[in-house]
Amino acid sequence: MAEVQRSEEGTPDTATSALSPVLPPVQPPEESTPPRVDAPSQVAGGIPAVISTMKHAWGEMGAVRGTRLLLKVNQKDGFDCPGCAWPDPGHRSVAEFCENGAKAVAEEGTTERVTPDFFRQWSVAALSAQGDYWLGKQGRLTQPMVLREGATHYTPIAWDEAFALVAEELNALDTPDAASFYTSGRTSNEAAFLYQLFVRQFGTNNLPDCSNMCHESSGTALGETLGIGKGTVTLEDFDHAQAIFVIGQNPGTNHPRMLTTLQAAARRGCEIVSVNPLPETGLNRFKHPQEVLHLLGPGTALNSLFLQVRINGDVALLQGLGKALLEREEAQPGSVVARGFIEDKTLGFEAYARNMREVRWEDVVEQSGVSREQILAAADILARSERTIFCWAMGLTQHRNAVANIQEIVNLTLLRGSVGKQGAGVCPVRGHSNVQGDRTMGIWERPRPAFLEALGREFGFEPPHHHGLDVVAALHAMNEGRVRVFFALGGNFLSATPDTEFTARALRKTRLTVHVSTKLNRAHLVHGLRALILPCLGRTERDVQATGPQFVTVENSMGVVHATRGAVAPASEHLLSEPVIVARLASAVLGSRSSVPWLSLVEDYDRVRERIARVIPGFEDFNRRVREPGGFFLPNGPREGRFTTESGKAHFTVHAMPPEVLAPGQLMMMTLRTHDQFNTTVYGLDDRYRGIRGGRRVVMMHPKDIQERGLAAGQMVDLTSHFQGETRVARRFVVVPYNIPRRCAATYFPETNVLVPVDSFAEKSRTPASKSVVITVAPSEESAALGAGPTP
Ligand SMILES: Nc1nc2c(c(=O)[nH]1)N[C@H]1C(S)=C(S)[C@@H](COP(=O)(O)OP(=O)(O)OC[C@H]3O[C@@H](n4cnc5c(=O)[nH]c(N)nc54)[C@H](O)[C@@H]3O)O[C@H]1N2
Ligand SMILES: Nc1nc2c(c(=O)[nH]1)N[C@H]1C(S)=C(S)[C@@H](COP(=O)(O)OP(=O)(O)OC[C@H]3O[C@@H](n4cnc5c(=O)[nH]c(N)nc54)[C@H](O)[C@@H]3O)O[C@H]1N2
Ligand SMILES: [Mo]
Repeated sequence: MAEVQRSEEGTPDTATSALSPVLPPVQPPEESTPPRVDAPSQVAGGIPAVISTMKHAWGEMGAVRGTRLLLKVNQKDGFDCPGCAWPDPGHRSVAEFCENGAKAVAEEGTTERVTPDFFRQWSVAALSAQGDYWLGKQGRLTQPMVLREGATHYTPIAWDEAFALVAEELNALDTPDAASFYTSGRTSNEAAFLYQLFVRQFGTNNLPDCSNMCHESSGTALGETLGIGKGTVTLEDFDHAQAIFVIGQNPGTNHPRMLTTLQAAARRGCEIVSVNPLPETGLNRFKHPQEVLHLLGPGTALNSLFLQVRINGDVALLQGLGKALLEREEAQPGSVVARGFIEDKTLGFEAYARNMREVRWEDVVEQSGVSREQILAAADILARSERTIFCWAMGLTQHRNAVANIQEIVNLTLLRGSVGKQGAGVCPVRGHSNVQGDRTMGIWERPRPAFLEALGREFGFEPPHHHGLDVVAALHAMNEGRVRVFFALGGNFLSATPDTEFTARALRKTRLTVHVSTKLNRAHLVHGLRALILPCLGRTERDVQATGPQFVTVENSMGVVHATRGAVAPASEHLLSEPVIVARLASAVLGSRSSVPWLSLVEDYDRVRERIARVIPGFEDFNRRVREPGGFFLPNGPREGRFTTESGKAHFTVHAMPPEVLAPGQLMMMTLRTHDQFNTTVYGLDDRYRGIRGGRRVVMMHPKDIQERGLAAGQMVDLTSHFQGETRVARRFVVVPYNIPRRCAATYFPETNVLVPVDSFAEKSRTPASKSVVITVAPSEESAALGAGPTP
């Protein structure tokens, strides 16, 4: 495949269609066979989960290695599950993992290898024609590889030469701000700390991360109102809650171990309310796959109440709840509103109460799609419960008004005085296993002055103070030629970001793209003038440095910092650990400009932790405390009832109900994860709980919306998104009738990221609005041309 000629400015923006014949495709290919569709499951977990666990674990790793690895997951002497960030209980069982954790371990622990020979056989163009599932199945990366200017294939490169190449490009830039350094959330605290130190010594705060696309909205919303950008609850609080709200989250798939927690809560009579456009199986009934007797029974019912909200109807719904609570208070003064707490600890209650009085029930019901009776039923639960926990994830954070969504939750929490006491508080359920820790370590494009000052003092330099680029800003900067080098510590920047074609143009305009990775992914195939793949150790693997075996640390969703130790031999002798990659890179790039003893720090990770302890509050005596079984809690003011805002109080906030944005004929589309993927990593082609198997290119719609458009189940359609007069198209998706509110649609990411406009993002947090995509649906052009009618 011919390489494209590039001018000094890179390829012109407008030339994509003209270029597409020569540039390999950037989106996952179409599927050859349509998926099979059955009724969604009624029960999560159970025997199918056990079977799936074994299939993935033994299939990828073999029975012996597979079992050995699984028995080390989340154990105090083992490794932290590379899946989600749900915390581990104080008392561990022998098998402290879930079906999807097993898939994450199998994905990394696979015995398959991607060798230099593989890259000799496969050109970048040929690899681009393969699906994401296929790419992942090729196995672990084994050696550093380079794609030289104009080359069609990656070829091996020595580590030193690779670092020299990055150094050459970085040091040739006019300004350090012409480089951007991405982080995905699997990176350990130690690697993240060294990485941000290197980036700041290089001279920029350009540290976009996956958090920008994930819980940034939660961090922004909570920071403004409570004074900390993290949740306030601990796992133990779930044992004391009287009500748990699960909003915009699918724990059965994305945090399966949370179901164990919810099951225990339900069994002791805690009421669980779920708010979701979909009746997700995991919130309906659960059979614990590790409770043998339970497997044969009907499972534990989890939900007390299910509110089937319209996509992005949450502000309306949460305001309806606030209104209902205040109406009760008026009828029965002193029954609902936590007067003492509000007077002592908060600001802004009057303005909030005024806003709730002005909100009209008609608008609440119309916008949320939930009846007044159901909202009153949920308000009853809230009013009865003295200790309520609100949990949420991407269903709330990825909308234009995401920050308002979360701040309306905070309002309800403050109204009931349900924070800063046992069994109560807010719980943004984090995604990647160390995404929260990476932020704590300083992976942030807008660092606080106090953090920079401590960093500068410890390492004797003046860190840059001007803010850096987040994900959306980095995409624009690359597209405009302002960023010429893109470096990624983990992740899949091409497929995880919005607007895939825009992202691809951005990456292709750079001089160099570098990915530190464990597995092959599409981001390696859409590259700058030159590209590097730097293969690293995974979480499951033993890490031995000059002073002996090392461990690293992570922070879970509830602010517990603990150790994680690999259990098996590395996938290849050529792999380096992430801390070592960062240290060797920093020393190659900065040379005598840096007085940090980079190489000595990574001979013994205790030395890195000593530095962390001196820079980051809460990590005092880090090396000793992290060796205690289970680790330690980071300080959390609001958890103890101290609000760490500037005023020292928690803040009520006032939000307008979002305007209706759908024109006639349009649908609001959310982009979801299947049960068989981890973000852009596709473990398999099934979404078992939703009854969709063997394919991912589907669009779930209400039967009446299907009928109204003259479409039929199984028909092939094209999806067009609409944003500020621009359109984007994704072709050949199969229509699946589903229990979803009218005028809503659901598809899977990353296949539909091409439809998410780069400039459609949340106010304040700038998180891409990938759950609020306005689309129209029409029969596929090809099938229309062929006259192919709907298939059953
Ligand atoms: N196995 C597995 N585990 C994972 C991941 C994975 O991909 N696979 N990803 C990890 C990461 S990084 C993250 S961030 C988390 C993601 O965890 P989730 O947030 O659970 O993931 P999503 O699939 O995005 O699901 C969003 C849920 O919100 C609902 N929803 C969508 N729009 C709205 C809305 O407007 N209002 C309400 N109330 N609900 C809505 C959807 O129906 C869906 O149930 O999981 C983490 N864990
Ligand atoms: N449309 C849409 N887009 C979304 C979302 C959505 O819901 N809808 N969700 C967003 C969210 S919440 C997130 S967090 C982002 C995720 O964005 P990313 O974190 O960038 O994406 P992942 O798919 O998690 O990254 C997978 C890759 O990480 C590499 N990897 C795995 N383990 C390791 C490791 O230990 N070290 C290193 N160096 N590399 C490793 C592997 O090569 C693998 O291919 O996507 C976002 N994008
Ligand atoms: Mo995430």
